[in-house]
Order: sequence, then structure tokens, then C-alpha cells
Amino acid sequence: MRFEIVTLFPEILAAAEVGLLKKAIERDHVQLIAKNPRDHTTDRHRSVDDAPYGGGSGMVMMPGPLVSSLEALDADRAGPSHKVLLTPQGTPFTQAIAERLVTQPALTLVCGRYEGFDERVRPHVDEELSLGDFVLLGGEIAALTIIEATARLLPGVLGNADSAIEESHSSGLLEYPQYTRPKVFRDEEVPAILLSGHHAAIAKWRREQALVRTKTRRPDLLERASLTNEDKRFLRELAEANRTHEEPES
Ligand code: JDN
Repeated sequence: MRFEIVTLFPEILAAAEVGLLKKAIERDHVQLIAKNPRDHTTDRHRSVDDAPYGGGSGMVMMPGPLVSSLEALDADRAGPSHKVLLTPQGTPFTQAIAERLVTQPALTLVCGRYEGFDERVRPHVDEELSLGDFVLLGGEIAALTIIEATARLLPGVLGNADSAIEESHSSGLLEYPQYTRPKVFRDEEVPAILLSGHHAAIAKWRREQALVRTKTRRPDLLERASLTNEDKRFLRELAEANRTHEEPES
């Protein structure tokens, strides 16, 4: 899959080219291509931003260098690309969106700096995405996040063992607690069940831990998770146990 990033800071790509993504690039499962809108300016000062019409603080990304960058990328590639603008006004990025993006042969991520984009850039992209309800200095880190979340879903980027982990996340629960050596670390022991060799009992404990953790930390996820009747019974019993412990004296 081809990932293109339109950015005033193309050197940011080096931050992505580590670990398994670097391996995927070396094996040609992934291509990362930067396009600098500074190289598509038309004035003596190579301007990419200007003051907002109507007044106000800060600067706005000019549409010309960004749209010319998109046109240059289109001219350099055989087929089309799905184009995404990174903005705090975009749809919040999720795992489901990564699963949709990975079906595209090419993805173009348009990053801004300053206070935002001239509105006339928007008709030149397919969608707008946001990482969440916070504001960055620019879209670059958001773009790298989306590249990493999407690329790891490509066949051959993760090992087969790790693909199974993907399935367990898609059950919609948080992961169960994990332990490795040593058996005792600063007086804290590994739960005995994990050393028991009873694989069915370990699987049941892990499922219950995932349910407890999700209920405690992310009750919003539990609403949408695919739960078995056994899961639901466990959660009813957990709620009942908590009521028994927490009920104030009356
Ligand atoms: O948080 B962001 O995605 C973000 C995007 C832009 C920005 C500031 C923050 N300026 C231009 C795009």
C-alpha cells in the first residue's frame, strides 16, 4: 500500500521508518512518499500561508500549494488515491476507520500547520479525520498515527501470531492483564492460575479479567461489545458482588 503525506516537514517520515514499518518498507509491502507544498509555491517568498480575510489572529494555509501538491501526486501514480485532511474538525479516527482505509491501494494524508486550511481545500479531499478532542501544532503526528494503525493491518506487516491478537481486539473488549518472568517481582506474584497449566481455566480467567477491566475503565465499550450469555452472567454477578460490598448502611 502506498501512503503519501503532504507536509511542510517531510523529514517527519523518518519517525515512521522504524521497527516493523521499516521492515514492511524494505520488503515493499508499504511505500511512504512525502510531498512538500513549499515546492508548489508561486511567489518569490515561497509562501504557504497568509493572513485570514476578515481579520483575526494567526495564519491560514493557502489553497494553491496544497491543491498543486495533490495534483502532482495524482500525476505521479497509476491509479487514484483516497485523500484525507487532518483537522480537529474531522471524524474521530477509530480502528473501524483503519480497517476501511486499508482496503485502498493508496492513501494521501494532507497535513496543515498554523490556524487551519483555506476552506477551498476541502472539496479536493474525500474526508476529514481527527485523532480526538485535542489540538496539535499540525497534522503530521496525526498522519503518522493513521499510517501506523492502517499499515499494521496489511498482510505481511505483522507476523501471523499477531494477526490473532487483532481478532481478540475486535471482540470490543480491553485486553486482559499479561505477565512474563520473573514469577515474583518486588513482592508481587504472577496469578497462580497462569502457572496451573489448565488452559480452559486460564482462558476463562482472562475473559473475566477483560470484562472487569472494560467495565471499570471503558463502560462505553461494553455497551457495544459482542458478549456471550456467560459474559453477561459474569457481569451480573460482578455487579451484584459490588452492590453487596459498596451499599451504604441504611
Ligand atoms: O490537531 B490537528 O489535527 C491539527 C491540524 C492542523 C492544525 C493544527 C492541529 N493546523 C492545521 C492543520
